Amino acid sequence: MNIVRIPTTPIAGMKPGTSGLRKKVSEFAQGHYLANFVQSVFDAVRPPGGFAGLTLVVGGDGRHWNLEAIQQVIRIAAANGFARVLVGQGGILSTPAASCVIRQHGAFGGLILSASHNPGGPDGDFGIKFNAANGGPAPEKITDAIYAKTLSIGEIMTVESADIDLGRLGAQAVGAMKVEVIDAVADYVGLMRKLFDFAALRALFAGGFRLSFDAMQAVTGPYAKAIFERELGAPAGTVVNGTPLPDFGGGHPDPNLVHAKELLDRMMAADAPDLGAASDGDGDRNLIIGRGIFIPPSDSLAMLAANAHLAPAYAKGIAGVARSMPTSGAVDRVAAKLGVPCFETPTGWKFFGNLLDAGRITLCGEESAGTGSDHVREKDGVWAVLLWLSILAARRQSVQQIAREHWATYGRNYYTRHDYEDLDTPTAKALTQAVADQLPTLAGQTLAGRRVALADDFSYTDPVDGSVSKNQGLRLVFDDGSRIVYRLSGTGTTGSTLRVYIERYEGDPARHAQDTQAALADLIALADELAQIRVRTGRQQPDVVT
Ligand code: VG1
Ligand code: CO
Repeated sequence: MNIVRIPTTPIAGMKPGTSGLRKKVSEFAQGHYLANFVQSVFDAVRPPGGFAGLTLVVGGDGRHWNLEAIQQVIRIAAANGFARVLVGQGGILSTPAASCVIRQHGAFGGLILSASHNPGGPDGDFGIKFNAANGGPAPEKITDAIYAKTLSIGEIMTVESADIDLGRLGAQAVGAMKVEVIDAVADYVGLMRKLFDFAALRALFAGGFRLSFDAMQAVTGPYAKAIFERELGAPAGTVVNGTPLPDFGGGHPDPNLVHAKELLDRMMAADAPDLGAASDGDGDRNLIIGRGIFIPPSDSLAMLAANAHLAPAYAKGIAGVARSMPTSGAVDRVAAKLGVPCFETPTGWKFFGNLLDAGRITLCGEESAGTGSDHVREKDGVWAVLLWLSILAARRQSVQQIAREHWATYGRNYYTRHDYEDLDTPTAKALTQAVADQLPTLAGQTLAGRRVALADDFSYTDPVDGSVSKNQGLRLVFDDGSRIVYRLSGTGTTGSTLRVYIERYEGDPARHAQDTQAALADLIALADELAQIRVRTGRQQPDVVT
């Protein structure tokens, strides 16, 4: 094998964010950018004995430049001594499927090429992240080590070899390394079959149940078609926008009420299907909409936790739950009733890994439409839809009835997230700094008729390995449990995105049918007043309201 050592110099700004390194395609495609990062990953995670005998999983969400990136990754992996690469056919693996493949094949880890919910195409975003042997995103101590390597790198190791034919299933070789092109959906479908009662779900669809699944022209299309239409017998057309396109058809593959408006409109129409769902660029998110009712992701997590026992995989109950700090406290109430622990972690799936590995939690989720369980170590869009379907099949009720009963039992956590996108970075930083400066004086004050019980910058100590993650979001917690949280996004590629999360608990069932923005109006006004959002940013309203 002809290993080529290419001298290189460090490139600034390669610090992984909430979920891997994300930049414009143009930046990734320039010079040694991708190679520098991939070599730095290998330098950071190389075991004492090297990569001999070890397997690496590689796949992406199919966005523009995916194929070029994969060919580069394979050559660098060969030069760095991996024994084998498993790559999804056509270079495709959804993020949960990649996690599943890493775990099922006993791989050392994987590289996932995705910028997830960010737009794609030549002018869009690209991304890459490393997942470890448990199938989960590298924890902070590894991403920190990777970043350190990007700052001292001097050489890239690669090989001279022809491109792999990513369309052809089976084994090929790059130098001494074996490359196996695998069916991108088979392992994943096999896992879903074990977790859920497919016969019961087939019967649900045979009885006329209607699902509309919007794959947003992103990676989930092939997975959703294989499972919902072929395995479960849902009619053709159940999966819409099901062909993955390198630019997602020009759309923004973020399943929220703005970008998945087509689905929202369909679900609010008179002849709406029974369940509507959408996933994102890399297939790890899920948006759930019932006929005539949007289920906020934080509520969906709580409803899944309360009903998980209705699916075979969770029939024995759940060990515990976790949610990211900005996610509403709805799931906490379910955990309390079930008598299981509930953990509060920083934003990003990497913080759930230790809790899942240690068996302390079974389900977890985020307000950003990510839910998952211990079946893999990523959030999982199709899985969440299968769990919802299992619950609907068992309870024989509508989404609307399940939600109303849930709120009647546990109370309702009114919740919204306001995103101000692409702000000028100094403005965004000054805004959050100004809020941070006020925190020490806010505790004990009465604002919007409530006493501030806690005002801090969230810091997390991992209960499994004791690692500490600071500066994870500014929060004001009131004595009635209401909260206002401010944080800056760690996934964007231009400017800064401010996220403001607002929540209030309502115990009275007579007041569970309010409009969310109206129910939270006083706290929304307070959030603006404290941070001077309109004044500082010049924006009159958020770009996205969820
Ligand atoms: C966002 C979400 C976060 C999620 C992350 C990755 O991060 O808020 O909950 O884990 O995206 O999701 P941020 O830092 O922009 O708020 V995905 O589906 O884009 O990988
Ligand atoms: Co995603």
